[in-house]
Amino acid sequence: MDQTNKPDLRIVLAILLIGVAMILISVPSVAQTSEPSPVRPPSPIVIENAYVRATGLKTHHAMVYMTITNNTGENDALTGASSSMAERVELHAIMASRGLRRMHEVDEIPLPEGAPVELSPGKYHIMLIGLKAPLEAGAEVPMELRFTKAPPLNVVVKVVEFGAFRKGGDQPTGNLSLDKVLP
Ligand SMILES: [Cu+2]
Repeated sequence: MDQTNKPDLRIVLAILLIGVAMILISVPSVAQTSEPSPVRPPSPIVIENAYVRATGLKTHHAMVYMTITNNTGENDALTGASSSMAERVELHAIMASRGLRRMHEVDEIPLPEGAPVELSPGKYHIMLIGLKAPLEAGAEVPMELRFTKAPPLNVVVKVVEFGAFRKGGDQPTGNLSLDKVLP
């Protein structure tokens, strides 16, 4: 029994080692330097429920929502993002003033250690500006998130039906002014 299994196990191990070696070689050297270790640790920044609503033909911007949990052991901040699907990506907050909700760009979104930060309608969001194509439900938007301290993180944002989260009451109501940030 063992004799027939052993060669197979060795081949599997060899393939795994080659795979790990290839991954290590392909890691871009421009990435923030960290001590070389044979296995990359999972990112200490955890992204959950990343979504964006589907857009129509005439919409050229979209808001990305997600929950970010910082498990790095120290306070950090989301400082920027980019996506191949949009010409520009900004970090936005929504502020209410005199009954109007207005979004404005922020330099960073604070990520206190250990506390989940919710980017959700009415709060923070990541704004895709200049969409290169309409976002269709079921599609995925690749994004890179950048932080003050943690290394950049690639995430996949799911495109959901426009009304998908409406009934939950998290759709911003009232007057949301887009023209404040969009020329
Ligand atoms: Cu916005």
